[in-house]
Amino acid sequence: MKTTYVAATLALIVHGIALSAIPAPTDEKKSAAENAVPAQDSLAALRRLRATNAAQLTDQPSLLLRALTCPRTVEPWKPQVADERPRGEAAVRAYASAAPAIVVVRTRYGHGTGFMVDKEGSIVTNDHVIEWADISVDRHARTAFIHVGTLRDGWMELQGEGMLAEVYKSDPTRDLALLRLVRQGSEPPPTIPYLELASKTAGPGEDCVGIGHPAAGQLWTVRSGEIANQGMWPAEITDVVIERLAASDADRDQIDQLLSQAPQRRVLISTCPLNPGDSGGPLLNANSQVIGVSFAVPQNDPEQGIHLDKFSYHIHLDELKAFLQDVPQKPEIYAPPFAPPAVFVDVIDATEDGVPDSVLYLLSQDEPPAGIAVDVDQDSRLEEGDDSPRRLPDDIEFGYQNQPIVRAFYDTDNGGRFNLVLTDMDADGQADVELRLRDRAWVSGPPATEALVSSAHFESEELRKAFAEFPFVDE
Ligand SMILES: [Ca+2]
Ligand SMILES: [Ca+2]
Ligand SMILES: [Ca+2]
Repeated sequence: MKTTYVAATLALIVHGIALSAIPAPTDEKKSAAENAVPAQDSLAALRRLRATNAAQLTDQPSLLLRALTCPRTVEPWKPQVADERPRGEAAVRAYASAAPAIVVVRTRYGHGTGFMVDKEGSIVTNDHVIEWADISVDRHARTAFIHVGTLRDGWMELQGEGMLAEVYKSDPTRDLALLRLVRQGSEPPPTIPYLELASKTAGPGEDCVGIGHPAAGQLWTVRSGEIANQGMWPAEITDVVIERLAASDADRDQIDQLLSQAPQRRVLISTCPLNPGDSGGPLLNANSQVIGVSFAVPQNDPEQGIHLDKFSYHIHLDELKAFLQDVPQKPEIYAPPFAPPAVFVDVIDATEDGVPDSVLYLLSQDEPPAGIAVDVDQDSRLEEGDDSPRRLPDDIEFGYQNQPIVRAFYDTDNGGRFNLVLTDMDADGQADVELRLRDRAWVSGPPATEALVSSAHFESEELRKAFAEFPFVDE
């Protein structure tokens, strides 16, 4: 039998293809933004920074995993309900009993699937479905729109405009998130059916059913299959390396090795043919109980004779049960980490004074950087070849993230950690939400200074002057 080495020939699809129609909550700022030419110039100048020949493959599994899962396309939200009749006994039963508990989870960057797990309005989905969701200014929680449906004459129908939900808990390692519907005043939560978790997982060869919202298909689409295998993600699935990383042959072994060092989770592999957009949907047993949460499918590469698209990956029931053990009573205050997606890293001297001062994080070597870490006071003695973010001293005073959401991070008092995070949701160079560390707690609100990139964010005159030396700071 011919064995094909498939590294880097398969595309890992963990995201619903991004579908976006949520109006930017910052529309009212448009006139201010339109006048803010310098802010736009700063972003353009940051994006003009380019890698040198010394750029190296990152040695941080977390940055690489982010590169694998970073959403990069946005398509309009065009909901259409499935009209293909479910086949097979298990699928027919599962559709009738489980579909009304399955919801659409929609953010600015796309949609995924979710399912209700209790009568309080709690929804399980993938962490990657809500990772880049908008942060509310008042409660500093990530929010998403939940669309529900009801059965009419045996078919699901989309209901209404969608409801707001907040993220209560998220776990990037397990790729799970728990959201809860926001109550409208004193109104009781809407009555939506919920799914039961199975007492134990299904074994090899057993029937299973997936219901979700494939971007390529329609809402509430049901597919059935069998449990094919189980394993650990991503260590045992390092064959699945994304095409867009454009890694050279020499880099592939290192990528495989890095992924094996990343935190692992238990997964089930089924033959249910899933698609992007099914992320976060339940995998059900023959009794319509949850045995897994769908999160990825490998892509076909017919030129290489590879047809792995008949398999889908699901987070194992045990991981889901462990995740649901402690659920906080309040939404999670989300302080975005500075962790740009990166395949390559490179040290540059942005001020051109002979002292290297910035690390570029790159998805590919000829694209604008996905992120930049800047040693504003140039005291880190960064050296060419010393490219590893892990070895970076902790006195980086400015961080910038370009993908998929524009954010700036400041260590305003040079205290050794970022204490100000500005999010620019519409990428106009003006901050829309500010998170500030006060007395060891993150506090959110409208930004004190709107310009995303400005020396005014630093507290000392010394840092303000040093920052003004950088070519992307237009004071
Ligand atoms: Ca320099
Ligand atoms: Ca420094
Ligand atoms: Ca903005």
